[in-house]
Amino acid sequence: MSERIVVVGAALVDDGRLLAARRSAPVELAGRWELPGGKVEPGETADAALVRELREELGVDAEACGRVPGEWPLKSPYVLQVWTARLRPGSAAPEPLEDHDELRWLGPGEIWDVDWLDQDVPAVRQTLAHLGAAEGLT
Ligand code: DCM
Repeated sequence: MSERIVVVGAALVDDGRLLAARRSAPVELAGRWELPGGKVEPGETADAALVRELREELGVDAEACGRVPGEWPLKSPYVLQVWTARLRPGSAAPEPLEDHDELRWLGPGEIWDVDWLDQDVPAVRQTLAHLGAAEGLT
């Protein structure tokens, strides 16, 4: 099966902290933490999908800043890509509107305090390597 569908995850950083979201569904993922995001729709760019998903899931006005190098396999046919993102001025604070039941802003030294989804662990590690020092996360 060669068809692949990109899932974009947001490394949403604000004031030196990274946002983690706890999934409420489906049951096999519930209670685990992820970089919020979702599937890129046909004809949609990855960064547009990221902005849309963050609006739908968290009620925020965000902008995608750049892609974190790499790609991580999810359950076929999905692959996870990560983009860094930030809140635009005037954005509401994130709220868990759908898919999540809790949010946490993780500061330096707190990144590994939550039980990330297995597949998000390498993506978070790469995200920290990519922007950790610049954003004050490491
Ligand atoms: N997913 C993931 N890690 C993320 C975001 C999503 O493993 N950071 C997975 C969960 C779902 C699929 O991607 O199986 C699609 O996500 P969603 O249900 O949020 O659209």
